[in-house]
Amino acid sequence: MEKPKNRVFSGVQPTGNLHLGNYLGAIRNFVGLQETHECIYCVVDLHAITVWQDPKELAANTREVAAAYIAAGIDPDKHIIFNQSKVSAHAELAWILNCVARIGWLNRMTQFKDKAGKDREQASVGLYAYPVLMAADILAYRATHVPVGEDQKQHLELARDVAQKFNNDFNVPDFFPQPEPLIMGPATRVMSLRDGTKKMSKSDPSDYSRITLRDDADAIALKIRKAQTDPDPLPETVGGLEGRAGASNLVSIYAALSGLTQADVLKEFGGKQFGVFKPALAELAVAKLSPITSEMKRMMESDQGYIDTVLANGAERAQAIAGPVNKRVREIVGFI
Ligand code: AQP
Repeated sequence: MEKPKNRVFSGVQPTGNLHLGNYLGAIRNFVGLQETHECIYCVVDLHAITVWQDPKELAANTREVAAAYIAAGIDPDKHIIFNQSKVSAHAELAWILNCVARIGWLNRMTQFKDKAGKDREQASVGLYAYPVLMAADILAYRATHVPVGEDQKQHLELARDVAQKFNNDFNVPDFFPQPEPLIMGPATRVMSLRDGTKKMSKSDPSDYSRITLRDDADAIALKIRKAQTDPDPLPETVGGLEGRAGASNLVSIYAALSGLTQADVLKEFGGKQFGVFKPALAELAVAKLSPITSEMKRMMESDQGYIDTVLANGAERAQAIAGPVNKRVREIVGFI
């Protein structure tokens, strides 16, 4: 089988509240890889249902993630955008890989522990097996590179272990490549605006904890104004951000949006109060995000047909890659 050299696969869950962390940690990096890689970007709806989703909202959120990909600048003619449930190879390969992965490996996954919380017995089996489905997503395309935020690093390591074990168990050295994580840019872990020690997240109950890709200029400015900080002015050096989680988060966001380093941001704002820095950050965030959010809004309100066409066309092209890989896996495993 042809072995891809530069094939990127990544995904975002359609669980609503798409936020600045998803954009800076993932989607924006997806855009940059288009020049050098063959890219496959998925809306991972099978992953979304590991936690209960309202069916109508799931459909709308699926279109919204696709709209975000397109509005951010992913070209659906040159690269593939599709939703996971349309390509059956993901679920099929996930089952086979469930039989390769070990329970001990999954027991170490910190995201499951965080998401299941104290009531682990009540979490879905799907939430527990989530990282194996993610391994299947990547390996179904024999992808070589996976751009993700920092929080997904452990899952990527598991995907590498699953690939290696499959190759060993069935004596097919090199069949699955070892996918490389691409954790890029200065905002690999954007933190909550309400608590700088917690990741910005779709599921945080407070809407003030995140800037979403639905927020208008006023909402962005309000959320930044209310963001948790401390009474001191900004430090002159990056070292001075130590122990100041809220301040550090806002400086990282400014750096990521402006393309400056944190040190450069502090050269400009060191010694200034948040009363000066926050409005500057809000202005920058609105300038960078509003072209994307307004195009997403336009597509969602008046061009859903286009989004659906992109997803259907992407699924056909994804199937053309994953189908033969899956067929070969079936032969390797011994299914007749
Ligand atoms: N706060 C973040 N900073 C940087 N990157 C982030 N990502 C998520 N949160 C941050 C990256 O976004 C991509 C898609 O994430 P996902 O849809 O799989 O959701 P998630 O990682 O479970 O995190 P969310 O979006 O905050 O959802 P919940 O609330 O359910 O945990 C991934 O590449 C991820 O690294």
